Amino acid sequence: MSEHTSSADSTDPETVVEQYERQLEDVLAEVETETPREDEDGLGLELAGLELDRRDFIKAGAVAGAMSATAGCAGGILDDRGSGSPGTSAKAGSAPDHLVPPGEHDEYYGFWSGGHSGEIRVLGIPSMRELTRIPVFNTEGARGYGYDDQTSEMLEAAGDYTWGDNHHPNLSETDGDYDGEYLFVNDKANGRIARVNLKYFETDAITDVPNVQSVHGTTVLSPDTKYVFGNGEFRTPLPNDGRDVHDPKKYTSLFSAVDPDSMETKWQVKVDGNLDICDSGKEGRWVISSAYNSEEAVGIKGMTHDDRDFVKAFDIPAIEKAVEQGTYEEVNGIPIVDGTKSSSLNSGDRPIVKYIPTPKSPHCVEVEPNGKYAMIAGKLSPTVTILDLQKLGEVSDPAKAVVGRPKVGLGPLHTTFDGNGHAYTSLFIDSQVAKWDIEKAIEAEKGSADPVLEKIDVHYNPGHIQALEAMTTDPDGEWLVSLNKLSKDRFLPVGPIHPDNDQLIHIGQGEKEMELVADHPAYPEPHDCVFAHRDKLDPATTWDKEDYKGEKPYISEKQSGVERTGDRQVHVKSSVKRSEYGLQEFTVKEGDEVRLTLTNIEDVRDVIHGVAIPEHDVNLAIAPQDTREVTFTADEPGVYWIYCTYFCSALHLEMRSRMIVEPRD
Ligand code: RUQ
Ligand code: CUA
Repeated sequence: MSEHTSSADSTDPETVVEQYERQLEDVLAEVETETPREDEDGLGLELAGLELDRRDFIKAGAVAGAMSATAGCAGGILDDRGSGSPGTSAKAGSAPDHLVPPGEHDEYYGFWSGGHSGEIRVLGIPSMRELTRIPVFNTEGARGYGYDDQTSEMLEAAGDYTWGDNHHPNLSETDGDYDGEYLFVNDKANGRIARVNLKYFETDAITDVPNVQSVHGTTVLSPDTKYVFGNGEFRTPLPNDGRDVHDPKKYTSLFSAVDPDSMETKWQVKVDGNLDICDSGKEGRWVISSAYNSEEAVGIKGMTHDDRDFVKAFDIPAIEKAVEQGTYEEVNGIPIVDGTKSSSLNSGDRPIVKYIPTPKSPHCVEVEPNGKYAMIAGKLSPTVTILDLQKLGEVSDPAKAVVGRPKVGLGPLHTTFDGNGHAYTSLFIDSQVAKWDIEKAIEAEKGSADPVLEKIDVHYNPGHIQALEAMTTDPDGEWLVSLNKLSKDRFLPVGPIHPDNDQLIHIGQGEKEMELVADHPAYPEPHDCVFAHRDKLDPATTWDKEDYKGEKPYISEKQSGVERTGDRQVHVKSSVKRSEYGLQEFTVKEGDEVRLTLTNIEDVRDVIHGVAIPEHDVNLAIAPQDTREVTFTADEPGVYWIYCTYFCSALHLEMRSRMIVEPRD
């Protein structure tokens, strides 16, 4: 199996990667000769298309070695992928201009998750210009997020972590289309889900989902956002309070349903194996979750021992019924429904969770626009498994709902759609995007490469790919973005932590050949993105004080002043406008707790004022008609200049106030 020609120079980075791939290959070769685990479901190995996967993955290892050795070559056109389809390279072609002229607007919003930067980034499509960033799980100076009382209290109540790892942005839907109200995003690192209000482009709620350590896959229930779902990726004891720590067999993964309005966790479902990525069907019944490493191993040999994993299909109305009937245990106040294979709730004719065998270690699940099929990308298998959601409800053996398994190439991770019957799958190992015909893939024999229409090279190692509005019932086609994990040599070197490379690809309505039109360096590390037509959003250009009435005050010029509210407490209120604070100085005593309330009384768009107090870690950004509050201790006597951080007028530098802290003696 392992007659590799070995090039000896082990200090060359590409060689090191190559050696690693070979090692992996050798391990898999050994695994292949072992007797597979007795199949408890009695499904046997004859599952069409499944038996080829181990062998193909071995081949994938060999190709991966070669790929990683060549992928770093500038503009290297890689051919002979063994896919039976022609590789193509970027060519100057017929794509419309993606550059938006000065002063004109993009047609689409793109919301990028920021990975472990913890933020959401907003880009215009097709220009890929970055419009803004929305801090979510991180603190952020430019917006004063995490510095004012409201946002810092929200972050504190959600666990008081200083960062998060957001992967999957999801837009709220009404009737299967984006309603422009909210964006929901997961925190893989700390098991949280956040909500961003799209009127103000601000995070307005974060929930720390009980009983789970990590939330990875996230989706809203189509068509009307009844729930936001989070996949608990890491298995832990339940509850994770010190019990069963040495008994991994008792660890469990939970699927959580969060109410989008209250952001409370309504119920959870316990499953066998883990949970990775999820997507909702279009009719409010199914949510499909992928899973990997059923062996629950932490070494390569163990985690590739079996020949299959099980995708889980959650039947939402059936789960709701079990909750209504009280068929659950309660842990930390949350109803937990038993969705494991042996659960009595899975034995009747309407099981709450169906377990569908797929080739080993699949990655993403994406439901195509008609809601008929869920695509499960193979990752270690070069195939995509097509699950018929209608059939899934009818058959008693869920394996029978698998209606297709096209062979798309090496390392398939994510699939997206143009709305015209085509699917596009990212190929991590091949560094390509494969376009394939959905109906042809269903007609073709499982494991056939015939449905593949075209492939395009991307640079390099794509994860998620997204086409315009691909997650709605009516995608727009036209542009596709490939979120490539590695950029290697594509940009000026900026030290050893390289940017990612998000590439814009023209696809038309799916009738065109794919054409690569732009590289876009991205700060680590976007995972996924979602696009909405600009007409579907209606962002405010200034604040509306009616929106926070009763929650925070509004300070006019007249109301500016200082009020002693306790022996050691003062409340300082000030209006803010160009180019002066309503209160141009105020005096407090050493050791006072100062509550500072400021309102930007301007109603002109784009005139933002900042409030910074040196040596007190005070930093606010106040947009027109907004009020922000901050509480701090004035613990050192002296004079402190308060200044405006946003360049708001010709007298911006002059815009000051003064805090005098008298010694207490
Ligand atoms: S994952 S590269 Cu967090 Cu979306 Cu697939
Ligand atoms: Cu206000 Cu600068």
